[in-house]
Amino acid sequence: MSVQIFVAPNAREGLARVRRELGDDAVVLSTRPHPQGVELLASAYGELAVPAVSETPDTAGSSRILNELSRLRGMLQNQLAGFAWGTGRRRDPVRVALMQTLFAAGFGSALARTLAARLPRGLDNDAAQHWLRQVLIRNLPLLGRDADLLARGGHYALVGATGSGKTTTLAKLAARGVDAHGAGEVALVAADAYRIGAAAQVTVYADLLGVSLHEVKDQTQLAELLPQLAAKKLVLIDTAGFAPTDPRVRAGQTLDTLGVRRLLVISANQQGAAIEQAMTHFGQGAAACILTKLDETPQPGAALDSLIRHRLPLAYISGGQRVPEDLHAPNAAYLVDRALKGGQLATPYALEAEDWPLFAGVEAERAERRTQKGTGAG
Ligand SMILES: Nc1nc2c(ncn2[C@@H]2O[C@H](COP(=O)(O)OP(=O)(O)OP(=O)(O)O)[C@@H](O)[C@H]2O)c(=O)[nH]1
Ligand SMILES: [Mg+2]
Repeated sequence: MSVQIFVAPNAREGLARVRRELGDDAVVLSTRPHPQGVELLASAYGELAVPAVSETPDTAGSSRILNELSRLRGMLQNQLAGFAWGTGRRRDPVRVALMQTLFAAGFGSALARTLAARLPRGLDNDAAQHWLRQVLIRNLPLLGRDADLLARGGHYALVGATGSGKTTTLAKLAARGVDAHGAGEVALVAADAYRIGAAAQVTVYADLLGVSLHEVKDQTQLAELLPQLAAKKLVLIDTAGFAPTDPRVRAGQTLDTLGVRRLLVISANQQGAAIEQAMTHFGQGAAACILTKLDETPQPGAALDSLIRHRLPLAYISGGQRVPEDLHAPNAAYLVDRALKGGQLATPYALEAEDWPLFAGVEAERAERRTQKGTGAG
């Protein structure tokens, strides 16, 4: 095992040199102050690992050493992240506070970095937070009143992940359609042939509202049915829920060729990655989005983040199970205020002051990996 000594003006540069000369997996064995900055004792990881397997029978002891070394390496990296965080905060505290606000509220790194980069210079903290609120409100895409789905009528299918609230929302929309156009002008189509009891659920709502109900088993039957409903002002189609990655999701996209506009139903109370998956797999070409379960969503930031990045207009929000009461036109200021307030909640998942440097380190590492991928390096 060859151990090398590196002297650098600071630990960050030292570590960069170690990586440059010994590779990304180099292990830093120790650091100590040096008249010219800092001295690092380091070795290439491979040089440590090979003798441990081939020359030393005591593999348990060797792996203990390797574990210890990698723990030390992790500690050093975290310390460096801490330095970087401290420096960033000293240099640009307002921008860092803005990103903290967004992260705490459940917004993702991509949007947080974009907004932080666009923050006008010279604002104090209050002005920056005010700016952030305004920018979020302005960028949250809402379906305008003139494009009101129910007033215009048409053929709509509610699509989305299992249990997102498609059928309940369909009933709420149908009730409003009846208020606007009369029961004779509204038809419901039960097109969920997968879940037992799915058609029965729609039948109950159709009976309660006094509107006509039609059942189809597949898209061929739907294609045959739709021309018969051409005279209806509003046709609402209930589809089966699938996991976003299920290949059957693609069948939903063919609804477009039948002149059916898709409304993506997303329950806001999911983790950001699940919302993103639903948005990516169901959302392409959808006419609008409906956010449900806001009453069960302490931090709607992730859902708003996804809408802003995908530019999918929000048509309605739902905050409860009651049909038809719990369906509302969205109000951007209300939603943004709720999201930002969500960031102040004390939960076991909220970051404490001492967690931020570690978080910043992880984020910086992710960004570095993304950059390396983008440039084809590494
Ligand atoms: N709290 C709350 N519950 C809701 C909301 N919307 C729907 N639900 C409930 O969520 C559950 C699932 O709703 P459904 O409408 O059956 O969902 P779905 O998307 O049709 O489900 P699948 O057809 O099985 O994919 C039901 O218990 C609804 O009452 C809402 O806005 N808030
Ligand atoms: Mg359903």
